[in-house]
Amino acid sequence: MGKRNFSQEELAAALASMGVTDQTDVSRYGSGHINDTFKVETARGETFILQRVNTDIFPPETLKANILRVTSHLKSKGIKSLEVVGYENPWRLYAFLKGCKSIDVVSKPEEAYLAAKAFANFQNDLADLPSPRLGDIIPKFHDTVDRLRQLDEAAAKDVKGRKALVEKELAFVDARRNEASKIVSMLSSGEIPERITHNDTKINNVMFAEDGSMVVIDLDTTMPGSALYDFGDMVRTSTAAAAEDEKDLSKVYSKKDYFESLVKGYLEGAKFLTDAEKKLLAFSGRLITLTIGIRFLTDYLAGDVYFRTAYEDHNLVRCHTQFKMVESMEAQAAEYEEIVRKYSL
Ligand code: GN1
Ligand code: MG
Repeated sequence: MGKRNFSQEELAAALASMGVTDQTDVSRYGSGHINDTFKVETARGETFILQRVNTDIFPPETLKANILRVTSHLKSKGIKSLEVVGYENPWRLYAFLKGCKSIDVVSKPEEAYLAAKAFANFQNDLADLPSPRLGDIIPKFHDTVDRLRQLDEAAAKDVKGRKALVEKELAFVDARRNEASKIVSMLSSGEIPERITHNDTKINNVMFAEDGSMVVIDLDTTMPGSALYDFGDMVRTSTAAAAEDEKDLSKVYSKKDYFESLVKGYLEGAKFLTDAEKKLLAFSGRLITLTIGIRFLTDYLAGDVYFRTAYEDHNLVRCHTQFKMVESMEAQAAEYEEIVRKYSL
């Protein structure tokens, strides 16, 4: 899906519905693939993040309820988080996090360490969220078996006639189908616990503040899940030597020193993990990366209807980087397992 255009009138009406009428500039912001995000400057000198929630993907009322509960719980504990200034579905307004920056690719091990610790703390801080259970924003979000079903369906429909172009990619997936059910089935049997997890722990969803603190952002998929989904998605993005849509695959691989920093940071923060979870940390990186690759491939076959794309083969390029990352992690599997063991003691 390409970028949708918004008229200044539409943006002004959204802002006015949340009490902001003195905006001096509203411009596109960030690199998210789903929602539409804008930075808003005002005459009174305040800055906001305006977002239009993609309601084809998110159930708006459940999402709003989850976000309000999660942010107010974190606030009540004095934890720096997103601050909701206004929320009028499908629009919402967050205070701009001044002095914070985000990155799309890790460039030193320390960044992986800090990000992992921040996401571990986030899980920890939400462990005592009062009941009821948070709404399942997108059911089966990281369920690889269900993602395979969706891939098979898209390949069978082949709406754009692209299937013939991706025989190699489909074979790559077929060779790994037997691993797909491992985490979901352990979750449903209770061998690993359900926790409140972020579910989109890519490196640009955590902000680095000037004072050295970290703020976890993009709370839209925060819902019941497995800690392994969160750790796996960190491995996918925080150990990557190149961007998610790098075309030169020789630049794409998983960096062992970043992986080590990630494990160290995560295990320092996630004291709650069970042995069964720890044993699957290295595997989760491979599985979640494969799963996101499957989702990009599915969207390519379905005609680019889900992730925002900037050019014709964007989703296929993203699929290739994910599969290259999987291969790189597979090649280093024994070393990655050893690193996890070293820090699990
Ligand atoms: C999407 O919204 P954004 O860009 O942070 C997606 C994630 C994917 C990610 C891949 C709700 O995240 O699941 O891992 O793209 N979010 C949703 O970059 O599908
Ligand atoms: Mg995001």
